[in-house]
This record gives sequence, structure tokens and C-alpha cells, in this order.
Amino acid sequence: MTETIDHTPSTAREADPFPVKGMDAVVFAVGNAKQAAHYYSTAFGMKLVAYSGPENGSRETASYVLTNGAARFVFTSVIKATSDWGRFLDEHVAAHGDGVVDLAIEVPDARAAYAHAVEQGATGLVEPYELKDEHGTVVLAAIATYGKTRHTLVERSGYDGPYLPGYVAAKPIVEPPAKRTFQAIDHCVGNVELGKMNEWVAFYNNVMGFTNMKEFVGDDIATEYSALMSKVVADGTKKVKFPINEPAIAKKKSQIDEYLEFYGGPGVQHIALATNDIVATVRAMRAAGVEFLSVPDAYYDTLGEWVGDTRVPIDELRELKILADRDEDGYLLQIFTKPVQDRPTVFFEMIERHGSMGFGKGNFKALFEAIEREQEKRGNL
Ligand code: TYF
Ligand code: FE
Repeated sequence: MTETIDHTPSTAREADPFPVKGMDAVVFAVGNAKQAAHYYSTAFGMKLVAYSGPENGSRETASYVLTNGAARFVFTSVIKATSDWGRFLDEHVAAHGDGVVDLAIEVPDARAAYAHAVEQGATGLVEPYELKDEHGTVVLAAIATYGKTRHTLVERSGYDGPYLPGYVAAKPIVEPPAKRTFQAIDHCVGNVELGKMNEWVAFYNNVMGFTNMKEFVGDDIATEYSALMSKVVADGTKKVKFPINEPAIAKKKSQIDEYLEFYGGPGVQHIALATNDIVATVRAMRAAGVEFLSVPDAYYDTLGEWVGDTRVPIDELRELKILADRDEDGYLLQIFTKPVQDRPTVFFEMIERHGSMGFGKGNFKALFEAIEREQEKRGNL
């Protein structure tokens, strides 16, 4: 008797209508991209790899592309607006301060992804188009998400230039650190208005076929510790993970309301960066002047009892104010920066995962109380 075995991966059998390869880039609109590129080089240990500006034919905007392993950030500022895109960026910076305009996703087929997204109700912002240079061809399209944020869909199909056609290779601003500070984008979090979280979760379910991850912050945590609710959507491979937060009503002003007020609407709240040595990363970033949230010493007095053994001794976690959490799959270590601009808006998370696919639910109380202490310093009670 012969047996036939189907070796097709299950995702292919089910014909995922919106396959993704991973995050392509996080694009920031900032007031001064030249200085932002310097900060992310010296403070975050990233490497400038590509540039587009007046010197190579882009008279309207200057863009700096920095990488760290697979993580790519693009910082764009307007020199002199002459098109709708330049005016959009000018208005974005005026209204929101420095912030994220684009969570670009790499897809195998941008035309198919765009057509599927629009058919599922997404707002199309840019119809698929090709860009070519001596390194090859890319296909780009863009759809809208929360606030004024977009998802550019990037099909690279073997393109081997430093970023996209129109960009030239650039040398690092400073010598990159001997040890990489992080190597990938772990997740990108959005803050939306009260009552809109489920609508945006449904958007990612329908438009991208993303599914809900098991970890969420419901009313219980919202009312007891902090005023927010959160759900996480992810693609089938869990490479692209998008938590969505909304404010909840509580005694204290929600950190999400504070963000919405100072950002001037919904937008990206934090980007989590994956590291395989969070101790070295935090030491390097602290030495370079990056400020992190602090939890009280008491957090570490009981940590060992519930987290058990981790790669890093509790005393070192305590010294560096790194948080730890464990679930049935493993554990994670994480820490959060303070907002990286004067507005209490965008911040970063550094995360070292050991099996756990969670987001640090065991830390939400300590973390949210730390955020509330910062809110009080700002006068937002
Ligand atoms: O991404 C997450 O879900 C965690 C926890 O305002 C978190 O990093 C959630 C909400 C928030 C800050 C951190
Ligand atoms: Fe996070």
C-alpha cells in the first residue's frame, strides 16, 4: 500500500491571501532627519546605510536609512515642500511632532497584496507602481491604517541596492558598536481612540488575515492598574506583530489618552526591538544617554519567586532595571525607554525572548505604575 504525504506547508495549502515576509522599515517623519540619524547612530547603535537628498536628486526631502541587523528605520524631513507628499510630511511634523508615518511591510507580491487589501475594505493611498535602478526593480503600494499612519507594501524581488531606487549608499556616521545592540523589529504598537481597538483588530483580521494572539489586556487589568485595553494581531509566521491599545476610563488619566492628546490623534506608540543580549544593550544605551523607565526595587525582591531562573542574575536585572516575565512557553526580558522626543509620545522597548511569545503581561502592573509616575512628573494626573 502506498501512502501519499502532502509536503506543502499548511500556509500554502490554505493559500494565505496576504502573505508577508516581515517588516520592511519603520519610517519616521521628523523635524531634523540629519540629527535624528545621528541620535539613532550614537545612542541606539544603528548604522547609516543609505541616503536620499538634494545631493542625489531629491530636492524636496532628505531621508536617512539606518539598520541594525534586519531592523531598518528611515528618517525623513522636508527641505522645501513642492508636492503633496512634502506638504503631508510638513503637516505631519507640525501636527504630531516627530513620529511614525509608515510601518512598511515586505510582501512577495505587492500588487496582489494591495488588491486583496482594498477588496477587503482598506483605504488605498498609493496604487502599485514600479521603481527601477541598476540594482533591480521594486514594486510599492500603500494602504492607510490608524490615524495618518500607512502601510507601504514593498516587493523587493531580488533588489540589491542599499534601500530603494533613489537612494545612494552612505557611510556610517560613527563607527558602529562592536557588539550589535539589537537585530530585528519585534513588534510595533498603535494607540487608537476609545472604542476603536476592536475595529482596528478587525481591520488586520480582514485586510491582512492576521490572527489575534492570546495575550490581551482586558477590563480587569485596565481598571486595576492602568487605563488601557490592548489586543495583539500577528501574521501566521508571527514575524509581524501589531498590538493595538485603546484608553480605558479609570481614576487616573490613561497613558493612552495622554499620547492621543500630545500626538494629536492615533499613531504608533512604541517599537519593540529584539536583542540577544539585553544586558549589554542596556549598558551601551544607558552609557550613550538613553533614559529608561525605572521600577521600584521591591519588584526585584519577589521576582525570583515567580520568574524562576533566567539567563541574567536577578541582581543584574535589578541594577539595570530590566523586567522579566514567564509564561508556559518560556520567559522574556524587557525594558522601556522614556519617550524619545519632548512630547510624551513615541518610545522604544528592548526585548530578549527565550521561548515566550508574550508581551510581558506579568509586568503590566509594575510597568504601568512606572509610566504613571512619569505622567505625574509631567502634570498629567
Ligand atoms: O507591547 C506590549 O503590549 C507591551 C506592554 O502602553 C505595553 O510592551 C503595553 C501598553 C503600553 C506599554 C507597554
Ligand atoms: Fe511592547
